[in-house]
Amino acid sequence: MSATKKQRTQPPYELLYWPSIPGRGEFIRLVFEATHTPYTDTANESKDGIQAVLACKDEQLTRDDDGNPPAFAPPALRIPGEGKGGKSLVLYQTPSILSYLGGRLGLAGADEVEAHWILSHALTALDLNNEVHDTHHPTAIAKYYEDQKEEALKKAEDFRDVRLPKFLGFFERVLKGNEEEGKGKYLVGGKLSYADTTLWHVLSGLKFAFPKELEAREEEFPTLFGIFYSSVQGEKGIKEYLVSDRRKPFSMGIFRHYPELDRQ
Ligand SMILES: N[C@@H](CCC(=O)N[C@@H](CS)C(=O)NCC(=O)O)C(=O)O
Repeated sequence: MSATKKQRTQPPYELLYWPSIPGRGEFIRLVFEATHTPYTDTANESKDGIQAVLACKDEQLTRDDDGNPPAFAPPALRIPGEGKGGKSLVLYQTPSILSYLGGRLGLAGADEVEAHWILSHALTALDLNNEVHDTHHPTAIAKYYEDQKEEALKKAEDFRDVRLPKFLGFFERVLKGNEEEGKGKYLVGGKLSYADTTLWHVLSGLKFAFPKELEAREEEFPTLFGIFYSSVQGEKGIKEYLVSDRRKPFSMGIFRHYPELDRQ
């Protein structure tokens, strides 16, 4: 379907997320990009777009003018016309947004069973995402990395030696178990889902944050890195997105490259 025709048939999706970094907003962008669905990336597209991000998580807010509860933290998604009484709907929490969009954009499997498997795998990939964050912020989210570096070194060592291979091994098994239908390309069934795009982004972030660790481990997980990673990256919408200026580089978000936290 052409972008123009989609524009007429899809509600105007508005992503509310911090500007300039991929962050957790990236999981939402990828489902739009993979399906060529038009969306507004509010804070990246307009100078005062950040105000809408701040407003949805305003700590004085009990509910907004359209009856939505406040968001705890970005990302949030606003969908005009889809809320109660035809007002705007505002959703927050990455997996809740992914599961809402997945059903509407054809990224949530062939039936209800697959939809739940996809949600489970996406949640597991997001758990891995959170554990990556904790390697550089193991004791206090609001404090600087430099103030918790000693703990970060210990946390990162455990992450690299224990947690990372456990997660990667798990996804390798899932891909193998679905090999007949998914051919190593999809976690569930025979078609791309938001679990695939979510896991792909976490793997791409890991390659940025822990390049030596990943390089050393890739051959232990041949389906994950030999087939899955390049296949998702080669999906038409994703491929086009990755060379566009809409894809922001990793910097000081969840995935950070501190050489001392990588394999020595
Ligand atoms: N579990 C939430 C986590 C949201 C979250 O931590 N958002 C970060 C940005 S990626 C944030 O702005 N946090 C501010 C805060 O927690 O106060 C989700 O997946 O949406």
